[in-house]
Amino acid sequence: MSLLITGGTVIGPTGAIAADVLVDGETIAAIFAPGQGPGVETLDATGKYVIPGGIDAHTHMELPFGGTSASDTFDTGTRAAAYGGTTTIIDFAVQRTGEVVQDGLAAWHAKADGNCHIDYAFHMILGGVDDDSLKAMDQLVADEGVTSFKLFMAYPGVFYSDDGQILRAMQKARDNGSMIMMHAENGIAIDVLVQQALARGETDPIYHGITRPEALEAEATHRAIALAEVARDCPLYIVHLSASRALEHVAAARDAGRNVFAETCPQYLYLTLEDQLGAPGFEGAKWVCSTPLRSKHESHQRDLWRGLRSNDLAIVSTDHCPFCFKDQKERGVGDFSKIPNGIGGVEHRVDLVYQGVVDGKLSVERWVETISTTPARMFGLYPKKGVIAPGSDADIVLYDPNGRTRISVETHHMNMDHSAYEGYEIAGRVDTVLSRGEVIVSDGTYHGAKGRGRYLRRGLSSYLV
Ligand code: DUC
Ligand code: ZN
Ligand code: ZN
Repeated sequence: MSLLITGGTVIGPTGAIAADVLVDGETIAAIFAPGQGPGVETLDATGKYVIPGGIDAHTHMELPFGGTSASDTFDTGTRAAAYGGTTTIIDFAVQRTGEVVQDGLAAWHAKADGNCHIDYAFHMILGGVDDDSLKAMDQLVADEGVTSFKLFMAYPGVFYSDDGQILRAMQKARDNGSMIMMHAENGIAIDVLVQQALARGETDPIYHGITRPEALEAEATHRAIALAEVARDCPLYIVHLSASRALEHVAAARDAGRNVFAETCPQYLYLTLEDQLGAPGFEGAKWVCSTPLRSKHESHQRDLWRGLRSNDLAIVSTDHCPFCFKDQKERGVGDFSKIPNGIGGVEHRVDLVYQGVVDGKLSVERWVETISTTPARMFGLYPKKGVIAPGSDADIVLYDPNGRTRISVETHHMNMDHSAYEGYEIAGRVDTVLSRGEVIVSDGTYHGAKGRGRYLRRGLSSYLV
């Protein structure tokens, strides 16, 4: 079936043009000057931006963590993502320490298979680097379409890798063309600070942030960059970068021509240590995530927006890892270290970054680049995803710059009993969402279905040299 999207402004990384987009079945067939397309069924996009569907390159559906599990399943989480204009997620499959990597990947396929509303792919978390997992990296790249591996410099005893393990995994990634993604915080030092704070009776949620200081994110980021250099410039992607000094290290590496990339997340662009983590009583638990929210008295948010403009920050992902306040976040009453780490936001990323356009912090082209085109290129999904071009999947969002979105637990679709962005007003709105040619959201009504999302085998990153 053919569908002509008429009257809209098509946004790509190289510019915005008035154009009509012909969708044939699951893919984009052609782009026409306005009014020049064939006489088929039409979808009116007058006054709207026509953008490639959002790609959230960092989600954790159903992640077992902190003694509980992230509250969105692949069903609820991908449906919420669709509502918010995201048509692809890349979730993190997990190899637990001592587990066979391929078994961890199979477990993630079992969770996602038949449950997703939009297309999905996987990165692989390596919970242990040894001869077997290094061999498994080659197999995942060659056969499974998993071409990026996340390591943790934080969470000793859970996901932590030491510098030797990190170096070996980086050397392997350099050889097989894959990407190392890094949670860059010095977890050994953080654990000392956490124990000292608890011993002093500092148990409120804000101490989660205070015991994870910026210096320990900057130090780990710098160390990861140094280890990647030793591994013959292994491609390195810093996840959830939250702070100015970590960004400086990334910028310096990029200025030196290194294969170093980074993402940030909406929570670091909008929320702060004082206003959210420091909310009265136990309320701040809603915003316990790692890396933590940073101080509003420093220049982090200004620097992160600038990093997005300059491409030192390439991507905005969510690190969507929702936990309900009741029973889940409440596990940490009286001990902040027991609060499960994570914020849910997969539904709001497209809107929250668009607010940066409204506020004059990003161009409309850069908005599309950071939420869709660059994630596709970075993680081997381009040009199937991430662009409005003939031959690409017809994952398309009609975005209304004259609409409004009010974020609230009353109206969101994520499986969370609160919203990290309660009451936020966005001067824009997701109007219509197509996933492979099918209208799955229109005017706030859902038309998609569980199980229609397909697993995407990814290629190597377009950015590697
Ligand atoms: N950070 C979080 O906030 N949640 C999940 C894992 C992580 O690194
Ligand atoms: Zn992380
Ligand atoms: Zn994460």
